[in-house]
Amino acid sequence: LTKRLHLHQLLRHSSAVSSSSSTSTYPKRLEEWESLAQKELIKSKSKYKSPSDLRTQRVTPEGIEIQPVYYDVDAMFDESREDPEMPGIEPFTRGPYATMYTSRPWTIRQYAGYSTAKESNEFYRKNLAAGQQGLSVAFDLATHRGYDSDHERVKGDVGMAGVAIDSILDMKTLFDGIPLDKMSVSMTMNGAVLPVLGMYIQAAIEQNPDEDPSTVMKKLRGTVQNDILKEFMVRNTYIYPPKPSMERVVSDIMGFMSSEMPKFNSISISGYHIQEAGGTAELELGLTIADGLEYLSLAVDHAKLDVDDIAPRLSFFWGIGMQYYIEVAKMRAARRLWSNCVKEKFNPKNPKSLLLRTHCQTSGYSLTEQQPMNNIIRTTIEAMAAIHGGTQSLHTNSYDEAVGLPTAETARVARNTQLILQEETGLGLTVDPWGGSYMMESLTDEIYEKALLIIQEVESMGGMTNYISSGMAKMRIEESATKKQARIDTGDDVVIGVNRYVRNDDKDQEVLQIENSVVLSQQIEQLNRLKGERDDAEVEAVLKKLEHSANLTYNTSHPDDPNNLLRLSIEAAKKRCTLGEISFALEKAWGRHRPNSTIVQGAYSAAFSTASEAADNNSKAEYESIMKMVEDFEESEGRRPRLLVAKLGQDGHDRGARVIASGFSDIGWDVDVGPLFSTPEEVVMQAIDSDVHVIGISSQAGSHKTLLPALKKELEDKGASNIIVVAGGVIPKQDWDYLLKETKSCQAVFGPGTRIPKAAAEVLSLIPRSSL
Ligand code: MLC
Ligand code: 5AD
Repeated sequence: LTKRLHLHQLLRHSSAVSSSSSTSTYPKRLEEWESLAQKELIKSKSKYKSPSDLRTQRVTPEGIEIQPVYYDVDAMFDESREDPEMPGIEPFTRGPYATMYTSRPWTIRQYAGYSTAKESNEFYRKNLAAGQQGLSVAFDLATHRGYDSDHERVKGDVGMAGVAIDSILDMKTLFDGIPLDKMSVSMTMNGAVLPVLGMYIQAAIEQNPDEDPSTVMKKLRGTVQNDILKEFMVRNTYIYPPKPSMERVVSDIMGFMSSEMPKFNSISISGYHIQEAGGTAELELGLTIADGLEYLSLAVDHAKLDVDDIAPRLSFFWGIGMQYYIEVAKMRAARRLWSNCVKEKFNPKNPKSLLLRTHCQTSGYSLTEQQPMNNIIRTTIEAMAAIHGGTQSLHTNSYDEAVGLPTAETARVARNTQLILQEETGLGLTVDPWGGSYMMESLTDEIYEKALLIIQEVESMGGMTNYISSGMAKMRIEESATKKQARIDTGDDVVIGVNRYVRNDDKDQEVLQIENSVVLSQQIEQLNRLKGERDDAEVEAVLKKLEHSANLTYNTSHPDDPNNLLRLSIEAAKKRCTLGEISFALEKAWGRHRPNSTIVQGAYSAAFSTASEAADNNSKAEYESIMKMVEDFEESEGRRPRLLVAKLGQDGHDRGARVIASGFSDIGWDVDVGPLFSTPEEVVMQAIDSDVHVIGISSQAGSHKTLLPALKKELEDKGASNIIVVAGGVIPKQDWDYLLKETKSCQAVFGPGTRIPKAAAEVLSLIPRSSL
């Protein structure tokens, strides 16, 4: 204690000590931290004027001075020992900034968007007035996949999972009354990233008609997701094949932004979706850092850009699930990994190139339809892990996650969760509070090592693009997802309200209702207005330029290159080209990507055979009895029950579909998996060709009320009404009657949290036996 008091005496005067020529007793590492801290306090216009203010002016009612950062005092003052890790200093394990939340809290950035631009704009403005600090736009799936709202393939998707954007007119409405030269805006866009960025930039320029466009662009702050690699692995909203997606789209955006939009983060390298797709924390971490390294190689080796112009504006995005300690360790290890790997591979000069900044979102997958209020607790714990892991920006999910998009009420609770953590708890008073904990430091080292092995595996296959096209990435994630589902089904992983302490007294939750047909007609009206007002010759000319550029084979990423695709996309937005037209001009040159897919086998059944003794001991017996039912079916019918697992519309969330496919297949079913993005006509054709008993539709994006009735009609038209249809995914209870009774579009609906053996038995019982 005496030593600590002495230290505090010393630190109180530290600013004076460190600014005069340093004394032999004052450690260099502490001086380094203080000088960084001082700069941050000035930059953030903090009410604390110096690091010593931070040490002495934040006193609890108990009279304890909370320190901005704690460290191993002995190591700090002992020259013979290694310098302790400190926040803001390479390798940044303890945080990207020296003072972190003590001078600026994380950004409360709620991801949102639905229906039309007008409705989303009103929602954003209300949220900003109520304490949200940054914007994060969710686009609908038609926009993601490069289709205008009037395209025949997207009927059920318009305005459902995000906001519909067809042209700059919608983009201007989306940000009406929100000054884009001031507000930091994140846009989750990957496939149609060129038209969306073009429209966003042009909308900002048109908001400031008196300013030079280049001056406006230099002020824009925000982030575009632009992480196409993980789309090929898990999220599935790609449009073009990997090569042009990387070498033309990502590369031209990085190049353009590096000089024209220096405050904009050009990629948000996302692990979130890897975790949501079922990946473990080590997979999320390893694959995401490997993605980041691939983008830097693309910038340096292919686009001939300087690493120091690109790396400081790459940012990251983690999913935060219920494993609190692991999530904190993952975020600490991530910063150390990125710093070490970038240094080793690219040897940048600017220390900011080594610095990993991140957004986090709490896990949607961890939330349940059952007893939804429990989700508020889950989200709070996850948010705390993100904060203790040192996130820069955070989205907290709403408690109605499992049934639909947030309502005004559930969005408010989610936002307030962050406001309470930020303003009532004192969680942000100290940087990296877990630093120095034996357990946390050990977990950080362990997860670091595990992720490094994955990165090395990726490198040994020649980098991430090769690793993905070999199918390895998908296989690893799906195997992990299938095992996770099996652990829940056996009861080894507990989910309260789903496989333990189950109750059946849930009331129906209010669900945000979006009238797909109303949004669609408004979008079409707006598209027609645009097409009536614009100069068609100019539109044609710029679309030709885009197509011409897409056909070029040289590197056009340099911002001054007249063929740079982002430069041309801004021009196209200005001339009022639609999102679909811009996307199609590029598609003419590059084609659309068609994935091939196989399903994981054996992982689900293996988890049952190795389930712990503690697991629900009925689950193994249940599993065996359903396998026996499938065998009996085969004996009596002469073939196994056959299921086509299909996804309709532009909904690419296929974790559920793929886990079902693996699980049913392990139980003994013959399983076909239909291609993503199918129309009802295509699904029916495949079902008839493969002579399946059952079509299983997995719906995650709200199009079930449009597309399931369409599927039923198509089955009738083709004389195939004997094929049974079942549906699962995010389908709120309120819609069940509509699907099961009113429209009779399916025979069963399975909500989130359904155990696979139960579903397999029920679906089997729906198949009429020819021999009966
Ligand atoms: C920060 N600053 C400080 C400071 N902390 N200054 C002094 N002292 C401190 N302690 C400064 C920073 O340097 C920066 O200035 C400015 O404050 C803003 O801080 P930031 O940390 O950069 O925060 P922010 O602007 O919020 O940016 C966070 C980010 C960014 C870097 C992670 O990329 C981001 O906002 N990402 C969000 C991505 C997102 O919303 N994704 C949603 C995906 S949903 P300067 O000068 O350095 O800029 C999804 C779901 C789906 O994907 O599938 O559909
Ligand atoms: N509005 C709000 N949140 C959304 N999410 C997806 N789309 C939206 C939207 N339009 C959230 C959900 C989902 C995750 C991928 O992002 O939490 O699980």
